[in-house]
Amino acid sequence: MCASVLSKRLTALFFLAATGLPALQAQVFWTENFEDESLATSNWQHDGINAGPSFWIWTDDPAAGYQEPDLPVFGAPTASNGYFLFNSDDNGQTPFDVWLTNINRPADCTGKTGVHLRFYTQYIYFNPAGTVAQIGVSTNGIDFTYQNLFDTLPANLPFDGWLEIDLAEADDQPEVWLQFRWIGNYEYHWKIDDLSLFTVVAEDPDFCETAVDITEFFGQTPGEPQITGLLDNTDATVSATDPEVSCWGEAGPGGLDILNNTLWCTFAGDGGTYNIQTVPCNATNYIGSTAGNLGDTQMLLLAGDDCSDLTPVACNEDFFPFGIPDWRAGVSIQTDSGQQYYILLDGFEGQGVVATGEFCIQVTQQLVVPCADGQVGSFTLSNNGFVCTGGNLEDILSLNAAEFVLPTTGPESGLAWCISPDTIPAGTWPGTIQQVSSTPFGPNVAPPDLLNNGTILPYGTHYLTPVVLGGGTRINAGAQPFVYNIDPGSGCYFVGQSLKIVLLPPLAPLGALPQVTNEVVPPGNNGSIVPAVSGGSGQYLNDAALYQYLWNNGAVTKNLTGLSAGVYTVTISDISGCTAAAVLEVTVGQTVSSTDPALVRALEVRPNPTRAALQLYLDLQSAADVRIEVTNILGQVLETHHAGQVSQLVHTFDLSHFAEGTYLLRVVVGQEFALRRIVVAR
Ligand SMILES: [Ca+2]
Ligand SMILES: [Ca+2]
Ligand SMILES: [Ca+2]
Ligand SMILES: [Ca+2]
Repeated sequence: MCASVLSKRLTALFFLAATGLPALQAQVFWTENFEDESLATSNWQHDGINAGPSFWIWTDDPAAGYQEPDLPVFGAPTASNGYFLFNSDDNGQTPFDVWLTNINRPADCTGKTGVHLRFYTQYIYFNPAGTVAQIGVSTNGIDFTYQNLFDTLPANLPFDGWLEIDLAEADDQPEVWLQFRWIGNYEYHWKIDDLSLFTVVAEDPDFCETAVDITEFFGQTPGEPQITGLLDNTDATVSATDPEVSCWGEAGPGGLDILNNTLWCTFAGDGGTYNIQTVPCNATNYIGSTAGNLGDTQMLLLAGDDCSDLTPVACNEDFFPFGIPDWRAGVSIQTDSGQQYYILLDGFEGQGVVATGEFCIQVTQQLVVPCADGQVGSFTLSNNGFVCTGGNLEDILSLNAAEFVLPTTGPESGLAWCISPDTIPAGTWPGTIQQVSSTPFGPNVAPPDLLNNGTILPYGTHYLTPVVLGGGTRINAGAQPFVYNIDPGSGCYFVGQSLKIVLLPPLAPLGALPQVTNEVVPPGNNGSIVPAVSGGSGQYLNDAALYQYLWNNGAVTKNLTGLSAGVYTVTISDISGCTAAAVLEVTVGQTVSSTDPALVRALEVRPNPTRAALQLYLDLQSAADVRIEVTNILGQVLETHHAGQVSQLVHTFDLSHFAEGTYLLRVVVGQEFALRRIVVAR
């Protein structure tokens, strides 16, 4: 045995990996995985020249054959349901020439050109002298043409991987036999499994049968978008083999969609979860730009081994429900490992005009988030939840995206924003609430993009609630995943806080009529202003508390009281900010009371009106300290005469230097005063 040599060299395992041809696509038409022992051993026969005891055997033990601790277990995908093995190690030190052939199961290659064989194999040999492993092909079951395998593989190094062989002899042959032939000597073993015959055709995205293989864009680092080369549907056609589609709603509810210019891609699933969408990439003629439906693709994802047997698994018309930034299609899908998928892409037809042009496909592997890990975060609303006409709800909403954890469990998952007439209790599925509406569930943590124009949602007061979903299903497969179209079923959901929003209609301008009470003197400082305001959100919602006031004296109350005569200005604003503020100027006048202090027996001023001189006569019941002031209408003292302790007084003022107008004569008697209005007129 040469185990020690093998152990040392196993660290240098190498694989002759089959390289994919980017512009070519494989179409498998014949497979063999040896899953049924009796069928496998009757269809496949062995023979040859061998003095030793070994022969090609069927086994379902991947570890069968030569044993060595560092030798990998046979890696064929279906090794454990059966495969063929020739164990040269058990054969002893004797030369052999042995073969295995599908004697009773020839392959039909009629109409096939460019036939290739692909199979999984593990091969390791020791004695290089004369050892050769071959694949033979025959079209009569007798004469075989052989190709050598593993020609560059050194001794003692195992090969474990796929091989692809060009079988030109098999093209268009009704019966094709294969032969695995090993001419060798002691030791180790050869295993074969998972055979397929396929033709290689040039890719043409116009047809499912020649769909562009984009498998290379899958399996990349989660979160890092992978972008294919440009596709262009301008000259694409519709084929008789294109499937019927009814999930885009292109022809109205329930109608068949309009296939206009179908394109096809294909990929092999690997068990990962992916977001797949069309993107502008470096397109110079981005699809739909001319038609005015920017980026308006449509996508249907199907699963199946070939184009004649496809089952829809995901469908989308518009990845962004409101077309911002464009009307691209996109789906998220958890793939099954080993499953082949096809993507049908079409252009949207609106009013007879079809979206045509270039685009790329973006493939982003998603992190897998189990349902139970879902979390709905919090959000805040600015502007007291008011949204002006023409404004967007997203403009007043703030959230911390890191607080939201969106499950990726399908078929429906993600975040939706619900709008309802009242708050939504935690634990209640919002889809069951009367009059609820929502954004579609989607994979992005972002504020709801909702234009307030009275058509998408009615004006008025609503409650906004985020809901996180995992594992939901659509009730009506043809409609968008709005909350009322989702059955949360055995999935899970998380209902966030409900906050009030007010979608305001166009508002009447603010207006105000003041009710003014003049200052009465004496005692004075008792005027008031009571504004009556209309318009704005206060009128729409019948709530006067929505008006805000700022007076020029700094007051922020609605009413001003305790005022002296003067001019007051108030700026009245709407709390929503959705209509312009109004500025109101109010004059508070002064009314002079006729009541004199009890001590005054008589008080006269003459002449009144006067051109210049003014004579005052005062008669008191008893002597008191008397002071006389002439003030303007705002109470500013212009002239003062202090008469001292008197019981009678005659005093003449010269008002010739006063401007024409109204003035007040204020006669202070002890602690009280009497007032007279005087007018200077010329
Ligand atoms: Ca197998
Ligand atoms: Ca087509
Ligand atoms: Ca679309
Ligand atoms: Ca279409």
